Amino acid sequence: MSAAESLVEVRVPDLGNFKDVAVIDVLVKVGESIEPETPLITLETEKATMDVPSSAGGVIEKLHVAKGSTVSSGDLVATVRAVSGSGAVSALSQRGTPAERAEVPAPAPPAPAVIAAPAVGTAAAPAPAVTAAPAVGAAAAPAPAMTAAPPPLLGPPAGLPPIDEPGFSRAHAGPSVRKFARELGVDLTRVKGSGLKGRITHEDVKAFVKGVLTVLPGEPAGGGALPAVPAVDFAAFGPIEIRPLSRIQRIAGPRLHASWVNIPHVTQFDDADITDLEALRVKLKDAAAAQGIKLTPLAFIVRACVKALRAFPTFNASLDAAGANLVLKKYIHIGFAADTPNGLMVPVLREADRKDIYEIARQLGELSAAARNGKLPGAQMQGGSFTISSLGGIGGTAFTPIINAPEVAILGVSRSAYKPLYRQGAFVPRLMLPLSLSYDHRVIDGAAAARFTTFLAETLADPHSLVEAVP
Ligand code: CAO
Repeated sequence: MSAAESLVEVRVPDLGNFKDVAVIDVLVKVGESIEPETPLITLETEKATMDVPSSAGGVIEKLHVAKGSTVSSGDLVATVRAVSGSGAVSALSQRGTPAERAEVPAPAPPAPAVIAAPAVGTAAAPAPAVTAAPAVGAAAAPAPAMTAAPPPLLGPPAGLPPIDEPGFSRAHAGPSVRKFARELGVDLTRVKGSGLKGRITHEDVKAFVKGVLTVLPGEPAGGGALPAVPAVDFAAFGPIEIRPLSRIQRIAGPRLHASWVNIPHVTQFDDADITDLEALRVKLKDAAAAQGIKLTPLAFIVRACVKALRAFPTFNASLDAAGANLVLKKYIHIGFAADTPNGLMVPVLREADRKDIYEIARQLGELSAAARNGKLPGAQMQGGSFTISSLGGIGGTAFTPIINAPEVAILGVSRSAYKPLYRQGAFVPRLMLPLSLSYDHRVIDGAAAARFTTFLAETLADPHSLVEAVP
């Protein structure tokens, strides 16, 4: 080596709390001439990328890391044959040979501020600046601040799949392209690179997003914006069996999902005192049975709902397609959830307001039997204006039913039970029926919902008004 030449060791700068950081790219080759500050390698943690620049100009003598390896603070990146006086050696690299530098410790470089990458959707909390000096004898590369990858600014565009983190780390792209992709929520593993040796460019990322945003006619707009649940190979954990969803489940599933994601649901709970109602039902049910009618609490609940819907017409309505007007229905067709061997079905009891509890009970029986036998015509599942889901025959204390969109409310009914009620200075046992009313908060306010359930509970508590004849 000539007197004017020196070997400079370029090391990984202080990375703060980061250890075993992935080397996702090696940007130079042995024998290549470089300037001071030439990026040598690209590092990436789960949420941030940074280039490690050379502290010296000269020729790459040796590379000590490879793409795909990992490094920590102070690890040797490259040995650079630096030529002093050529203008290619930076101030930091002019510290002599490693042996010389061992005698004259280098001053610590300015402390890099290592910013913890924020969790997506949360504010970034800056980590304290790390001031550890590099190992004596090592020419530290100027420590660049690790670029925190910001959370996606816009959220992933519709149809963008979630980022495959390991794949993203391996993608052939520079730090600024990675940062750009992070901002847009683009998974780089899906982007084809048009740059040198397939390197992904900004333009490639833009073109990818453009392609995704071009919604084809008939495709749902925005529906794909939901993050996907990761696919799991369950067989890797034990024996499994594959059972296809029933036809009804395949039809009902997307409808339930659409309601769940499109409607802001709130559920209002209340208990109705049905002690007197049950006493009356027990008195009437044998006579009803003699006519082939099973008089369950549900018939009374349907009748009480009819009265409540008359008193509160906004619960018997739908938003129009534009979401600008409420369509108030003058008919009261009540759908009720029926548990069938093939899955959930919702037969509709038409003109419930024109039927007494016996007729309601009779139709409930017929419609649910038809649903269970797979003999319910499609037309008898349409046109509902309000739905009741009764799990009272099974059990439970409360639940949060999903609105049968485009209706605006659904009543969930759970199993009645005796509870101590404090009345006139003493606890008395009363049969209480749990009510769970889910409603569309765009249309119905909480106060209106509480008034509705209060009205319903009061109506159920006074059964005689429920059994009167309906003209
Ligand atoms: N509390 C206590 N007991 C109740 C009750 C309640 N809230 N509701 C019904 N019961 C009793 C009935 O009186 C009947 O008892 P008897 O046989 O001793 O008279 C028993 O429970 C069974 O009733 P049923 O289920 O046969 O009749 P129903 O009128 O209450 O319900 C139907 C009809 C079709 C709604 C019901 O059979 C059903 O399928 N329920 C499930 C609904 C469902 O799946 N909802 C969830 C939808 S979301 O997935």
